Amino acid sequence: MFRKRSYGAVMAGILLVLVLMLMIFGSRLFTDVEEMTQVEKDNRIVVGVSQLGSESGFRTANTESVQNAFTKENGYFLVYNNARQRQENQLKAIRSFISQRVDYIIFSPVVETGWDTVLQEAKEAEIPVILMDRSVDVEDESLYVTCVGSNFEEEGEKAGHWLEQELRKRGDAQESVNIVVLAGTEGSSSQLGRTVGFDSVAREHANWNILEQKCAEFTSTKGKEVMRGFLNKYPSIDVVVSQNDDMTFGAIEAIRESGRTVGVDGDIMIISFDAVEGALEMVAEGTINVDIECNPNQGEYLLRVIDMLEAGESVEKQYYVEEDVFTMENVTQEVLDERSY
Ligand code: GYE
Repeated sequence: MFRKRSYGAVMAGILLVLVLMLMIFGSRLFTDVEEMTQVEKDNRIVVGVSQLGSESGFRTANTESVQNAFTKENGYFLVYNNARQRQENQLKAIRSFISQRVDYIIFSPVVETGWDTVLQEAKEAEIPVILMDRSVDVEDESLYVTCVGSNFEEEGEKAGHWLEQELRKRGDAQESVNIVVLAGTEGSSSQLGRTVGFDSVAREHANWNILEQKCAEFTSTKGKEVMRGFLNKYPSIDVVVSQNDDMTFGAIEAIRESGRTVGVDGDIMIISFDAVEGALEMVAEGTINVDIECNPNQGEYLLRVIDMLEAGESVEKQYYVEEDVFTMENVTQEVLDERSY
């Protein structure tokens, strides 16, 4: 008897918890739907943005640029999701955008492969997909409408060409040069492109020795850790190619802690990518030799693309944002004042 009654009580308890959960989460679901219906009534364009993470200064600026573009004032309703550098989270976010029937899906793919199925689902739901910053490697290119981002291969080439010129200037063009590479997220467009671009120049110089290229995930902590490993392993390093500024910050710390110096007058040359404000200041003072700009301000470009699509105009498959190369010579006070990230 007693046992039975306690079993019943437990069941009633479970039921109560279930009902409460349904009330809490169910009501959330309903408010989302209500919100969307209201939005549609308002005639705003609903954009689902899946950002890949918040690993770097570039990424923070990129997110801000998107959030500043897709505002109510501009006629948009933004559904934003941060995938925290995990593809599975991006897949989930995109599927949720599809079930919410957003008007456009924008996403910055953390890696290039593994998107065919989810993009097919978006296509079947007739939701146009726009890629931002990085790109995808899919069988059927009609699975996305266009890509707004950087020419990563060209960025890598720019880094190589800068090194060529610098060595020539120093009269060291024929001497052997030991290079280590801190690479970004493995399989991401930025890592792949920058690697291909730099390697294509390096291949032309038999005296450039790429001692090792290792992934440091585009983060400062990893950059420091991987650089420390390089310093312990290789007695002589002349150049560090770091595929983003955050890794560079970590690497510089590791180099200094090892007792070596960096930059224009230092033991080790630093080639970096992104050109966020903190890094440009280091270029100006000669700590970083060169910074290949990667422009995160893609919100305005995305707005223009959607305007064209809304007007029924055809768009190109790829739009590249404008990007510069910064050395001590051209990082003026004006450049620093203008940089907001
Ligand atoms: O260089 C890095 C970020 O894909 C261009 O991703 C982007 C890269 C950028 O985390 O800082």
